[in-house]
Amino acid sequence: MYASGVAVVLVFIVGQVAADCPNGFVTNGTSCYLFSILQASWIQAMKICTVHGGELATVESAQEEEFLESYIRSVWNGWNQTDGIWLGGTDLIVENEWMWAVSKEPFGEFVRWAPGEPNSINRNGEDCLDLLPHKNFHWNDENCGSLLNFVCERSLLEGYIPPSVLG
Ligand SMILES: [Ca+2]
Ligand SMILES: [Ca+2]
Repeated sequence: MYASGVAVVLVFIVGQVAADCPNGFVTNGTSCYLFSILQASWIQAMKICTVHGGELATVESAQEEEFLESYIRSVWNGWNQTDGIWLGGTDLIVENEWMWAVSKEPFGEFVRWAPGEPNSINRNGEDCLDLLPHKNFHWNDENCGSLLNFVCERSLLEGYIPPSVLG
């Protein structure tokens, strides 16, 4: 009896950790992430993330950045290609004032610009944030109309009861 009780507890814990995010998302802390193999403009990507209950990913700590890097490496065989990956930052409202679009919070202490970035080098401006796998996952400002892969982030599902508990 004792042994089976332990087994039930273990199943409960594993079920909670593995299934707090919707299908296709992976868990890190209190967030769920979805890497999209679609390529879209920054605005389109944000809309697609909204459909999934989230937003383009916000990267607020070194821990979150390290998670994203290892996650992208694990799901995307082409991670060393030269295209960027959209994140949820922008300076569309005021040039050079970077913020996370949905929260309107300015970038915090953690930033990870690639050397020389942001450089707004495109003739149409570069007002949207992307991650550069080929530059050691540092950040770049990119023309918002570029078609890139992207990562969505959303909060955990609330009120989820693992199926193993329901039996
Ligand atoms: Ca985040
Ligand atoms: Ca740039």
